[in-house]
Amino acid sequence: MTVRTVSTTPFADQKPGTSGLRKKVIAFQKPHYLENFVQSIFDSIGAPAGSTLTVGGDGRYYNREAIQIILKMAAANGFGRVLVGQGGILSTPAASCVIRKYQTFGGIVLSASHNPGGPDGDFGIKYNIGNGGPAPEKVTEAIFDRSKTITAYRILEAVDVGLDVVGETPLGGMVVQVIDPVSDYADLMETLFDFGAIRALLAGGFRLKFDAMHAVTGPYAKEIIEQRLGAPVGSVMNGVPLTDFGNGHPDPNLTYAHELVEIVYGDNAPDFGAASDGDGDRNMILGRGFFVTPSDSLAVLAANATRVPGYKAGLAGIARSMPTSAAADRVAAALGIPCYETPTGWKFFGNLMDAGRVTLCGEESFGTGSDHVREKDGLWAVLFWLNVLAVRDQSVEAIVREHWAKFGRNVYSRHDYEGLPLEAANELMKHVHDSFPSLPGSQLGSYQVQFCDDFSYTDPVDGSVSTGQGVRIGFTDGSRVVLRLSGTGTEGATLRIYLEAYEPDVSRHHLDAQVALAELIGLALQVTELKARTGRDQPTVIT
Ligand code: G16
Repeated sequence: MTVRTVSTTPFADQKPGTSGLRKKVIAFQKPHYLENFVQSIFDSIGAPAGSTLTVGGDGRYYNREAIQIILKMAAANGFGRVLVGQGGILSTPAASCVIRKYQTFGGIVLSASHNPGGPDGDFGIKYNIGNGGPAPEKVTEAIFDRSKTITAYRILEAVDVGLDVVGETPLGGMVVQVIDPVSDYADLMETLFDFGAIRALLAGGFRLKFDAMHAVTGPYAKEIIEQRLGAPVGSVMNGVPLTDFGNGHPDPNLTYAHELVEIVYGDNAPDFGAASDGDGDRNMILGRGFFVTPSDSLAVLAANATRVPGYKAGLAGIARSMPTSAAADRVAAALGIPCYETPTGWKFFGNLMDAGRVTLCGEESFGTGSDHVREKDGLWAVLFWLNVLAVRDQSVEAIVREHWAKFGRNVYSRHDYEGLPLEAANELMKHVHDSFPSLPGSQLGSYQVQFCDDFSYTDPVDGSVSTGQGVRIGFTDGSRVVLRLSGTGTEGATLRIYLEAYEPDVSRHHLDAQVALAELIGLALQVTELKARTGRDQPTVIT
């Protein structure tokens, strides 16, 4: 087998976004496109010869083809061993688990997360460092810089490696080790949660539905929820991963997980509903006829953490992304532990967890996780909730309402405007920036603007600075509107408007968030001039 050095020219668009490089499948299928990016990774990370790499993906269209290319390039670039999930499958949190457990140098995760798949859908690739977490910005910037100057890549000329049977296959001077993608992860979950208590809850008639959305968590959920915890077969729905997610949009929210939502809000509803996304790192939590916002979910888990074996010693701290509501801050204050506010992107939590400053992290974008791995973790959040439910013996809704009664309610919603023309979206953001000098002190309806700024973050561990992380408009009563352009879309621009108001009055906790936030929503439209600038005044997705 010979190593071929292939001449190439750079692509200008290989800048990783919020979570790696995400593009249409057809972009990745262009000659040399994937290879250029993979070589840029290998050239930037400085892996010593003979290092071990973890590779896996969410099983979407082009996963297998991409893995074969990566394996042959890894062999040609001096890696000694690659751990690959059987069938090319590894959920994002499972990849993080494997990198940590086997101390591999790093990992390549193939996924476009919650974005649709299939030949016309999206594909993605990201590099995770040795702590199991997404590469921090200094690494992604080095990869991007390299992609702009690349002139050649190295690849082994070899036949494809079988990925469907657990075992080892030599590939040039490297070994490809196909591993069971589920067992390491499932074993880790057993160390964190009281499986006996959850089994007893389920045996006592508590009913649940988990929607794997035909994405990667199917095999994980079946093994953990149906096999190890004994939930009846069928508790996991859409549990067979499909390359196009059954033509669905594997995003666990009220819009895209509508099949589950109809069950949980319908007659004879189960006690608990949950869903996860394309690569298994997101989660949505539902009680019977009741939606838990991701921001509230983080706060409730934090407040109940010591009831769960893996967290019974207490939390070192909590971190949340800036647009996530301040519900977790209130819990942190009550517990006397720090709460960090980071930019959007799980990569910003890694340093805090490595330094032992935080135990739980969460984002409004349906991400919750802890320092058990360095990615957000959908099934982990589901098991955490089940463990809390088993201990407290109350409904999801009762637990959340009790939480609000104690801490007050951070009423929260996010409005997404997807597929906006890039130029109009950029102009809109510029217009808001231009309004910064005139906004503070102004009265907008019953709200007075206290401040507006562009969020920037200085990492307290390594001092790195990230600027331009979203516009915040804060009002004197503590309410706020946050505006960001998404860094994960692949078509046009997605404007995210995050709305938050604090409501201490229990008699108003029953209000629907859209009703409670109606005035703020109107103000956001007014300040952005959204309709005039984009022709739109109705969001594509409300969460
Ligand atoms: C990724 C990141 C998250 C981020 C989310 C949304 O999640 O890991 O940290 O909150 O994207 O980002 P944006 O608002 O820029 O679209 P995932 O699940 O897509 O990998």
